[in-house]
Amino acid sequence: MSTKFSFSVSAVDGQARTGVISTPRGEIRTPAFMPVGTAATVKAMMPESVRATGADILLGNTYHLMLRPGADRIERLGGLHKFMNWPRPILTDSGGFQVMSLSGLRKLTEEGVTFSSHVDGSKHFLSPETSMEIQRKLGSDIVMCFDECPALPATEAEVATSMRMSMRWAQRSRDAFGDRPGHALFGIQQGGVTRELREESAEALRAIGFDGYAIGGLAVGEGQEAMFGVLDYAPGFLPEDKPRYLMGVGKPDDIVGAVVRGVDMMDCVLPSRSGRTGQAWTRRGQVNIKNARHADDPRPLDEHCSCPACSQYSRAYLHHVFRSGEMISGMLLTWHNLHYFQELMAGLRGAIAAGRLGAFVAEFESQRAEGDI
Ligand code: PRF
Ligand code: ZN
Repeated sequence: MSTKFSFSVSAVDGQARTGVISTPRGEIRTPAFMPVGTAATVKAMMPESVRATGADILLGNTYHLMLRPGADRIERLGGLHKFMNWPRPILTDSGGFQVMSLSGLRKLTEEGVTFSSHVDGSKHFLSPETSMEIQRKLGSDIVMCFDECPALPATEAEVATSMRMSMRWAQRSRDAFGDRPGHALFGIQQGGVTRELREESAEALRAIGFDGYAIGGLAVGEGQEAMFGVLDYAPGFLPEDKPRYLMGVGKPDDIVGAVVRGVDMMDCVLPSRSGRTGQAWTRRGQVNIKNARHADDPRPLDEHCSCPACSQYSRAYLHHVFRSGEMISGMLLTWHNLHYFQELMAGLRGAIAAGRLGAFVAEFESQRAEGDI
């Protein structure tokens, strides 16, 4: 196994690429979907089950873990991989985005952000330096720069001011991260939906130099058309030989559109979160298992899916356990959803490798158009 972090592209089809990110903890096949393990668990799933769905890497969160159980405790217990029993690569988000969406009172300055915990109201401080320190204690394989993602609605001037601070924070993150062989640091592009700001941000990040580059500040309420509009040019501003990671995306059609436009990595709570609320994602779109039409249905959720929920249970059973509030409901639907997302990624990788991504996307769209039957 390699002791360094590297990325190699093995095939391209249009703007889309497929390849492998090599890390000392294992390989990540790209385009990759990263399940979210916010609190050191992918909710309702054993780590070996997450692996069985096809995941090569998980996402963890600085914000949640620093508050509970604390980065020092995880470090003392041997790091996040050992703590949660996931020996493979882990990417950690840097905390600022979660502070803005989850914490109570907060105060943002050039130095960083002071906030109160959503868990117990206690006061905390995050900055590029403290975020790098916490992600080091966690033992993260892919560390994210500390950035600010402006909440919408925001004026172009506000987005520009925020992006420029994030670029100064990117330099501070780079300086604080230092030289850590086998661990990667990713920069995060900001700039909203303005082409010039996306370009300026990419230039700033390239000048600093990172192991990979994220596209942040999208999927925050601008809509798919505006997001795809940005993705038509934003990946092209980033280095071709480094992984490109679209943060917090998305639904299956968002993922397909992003991959077509040159994105290599994505993460989203959607498959796991919606599994716990009775929503399943299949080739034919969304299925709401709580709907009464499933109560007597002996068929599987998707007869073409090989996951445990589809190969061993009926829609009627999945409906029953959801309605009864049984824990196995969230377990089975989360497993199915993660399996479906990983099958989609495997299909995209295979199609890019074979130079038939266009046909794959056409088939993806026609199956969805048929709807659940
Ligand atoms: N920055 C960081 N994490 C994020 C985002 C961002 O812009 C987003 C935006 N979709 C999700 N997660 N650090
Ligand atoms: Zn299934």
